[in-house]
Amino acid sequence: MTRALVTGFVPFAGDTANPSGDAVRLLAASWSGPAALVTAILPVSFDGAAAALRSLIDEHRPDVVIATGLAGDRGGITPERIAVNLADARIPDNDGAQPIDAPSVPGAPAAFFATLPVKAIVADLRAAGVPASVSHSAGTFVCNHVMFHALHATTGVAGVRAGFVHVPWTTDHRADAVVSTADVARALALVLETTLRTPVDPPLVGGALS
Ligand code: PCA
Repeated sequence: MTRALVTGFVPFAGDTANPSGDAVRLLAASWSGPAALVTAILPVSFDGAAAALRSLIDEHRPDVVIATGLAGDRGGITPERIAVNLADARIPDNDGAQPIDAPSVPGAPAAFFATLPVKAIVADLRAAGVPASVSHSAGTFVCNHVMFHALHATTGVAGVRAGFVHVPWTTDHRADAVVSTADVARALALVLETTLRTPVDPPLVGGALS
C-alpha cells in the first residue's frame, strides 16, 4: 500500500495555536483514503524539525511527504513550488536558535523544486471551492528549512514525491480568515488525494509576478 507522511507544526512566535498542526490532527482522525497515513506534529526548531522529519522518512519510507505550516498572511492554501538552501531567521525558533544566512544543508544545491503536482493541487482545491494558489517562496524560516530537508532526502529517490503546503490563519482563530481549521483539514485530504492520482503535474497556468 502507498504510504504518506503528512506533518504540521506546533505554535510559534508567541501564538497559542498553529492551524497546520490542528488540521493535521483532524486529517489523521478522518482519513480513509487510498494510502496508509502517518502524521506528525513537528517542533518549530530548525534542528529539531529537520531531524524529526528525516527520522520519520527513514522509519516509514513514505511514497509521499507533505509537510505543512502556517503562513498567517496568505489568503488561501498555498502549495510551495521551491525550497531554497537558506536558513535566515527573522525571529528565534522555539529553541532560541536564529540562524542568519546559513545553508539548510551545507554543500547541497541552492534549491529544490517540489516534487508534488502543485498545479493540479491548486486546480483541484479551487474546483472544491477552496481558495488556493501556487506559492513561489516558502520564506527562509523553519518551514522552508523542513521543505528543503524533505526534498534533499527524497529527490531522485524513485517513486517518492515531497513538498510543502502553507496554510493561513483560520476562522477558529481570526475573525477575518477565509477558511476554518476543518476546511484546512479537508483541503489537506484533497492535496493528498490529488497527489496520489497525479503522477505528472499538468502544465496549467499558475505563475506569478512575485
Ligand atoms: N510556520 C513557520 C514555521 C512553523 C510554521 O507553522 C514558517 O512558515 O516557517
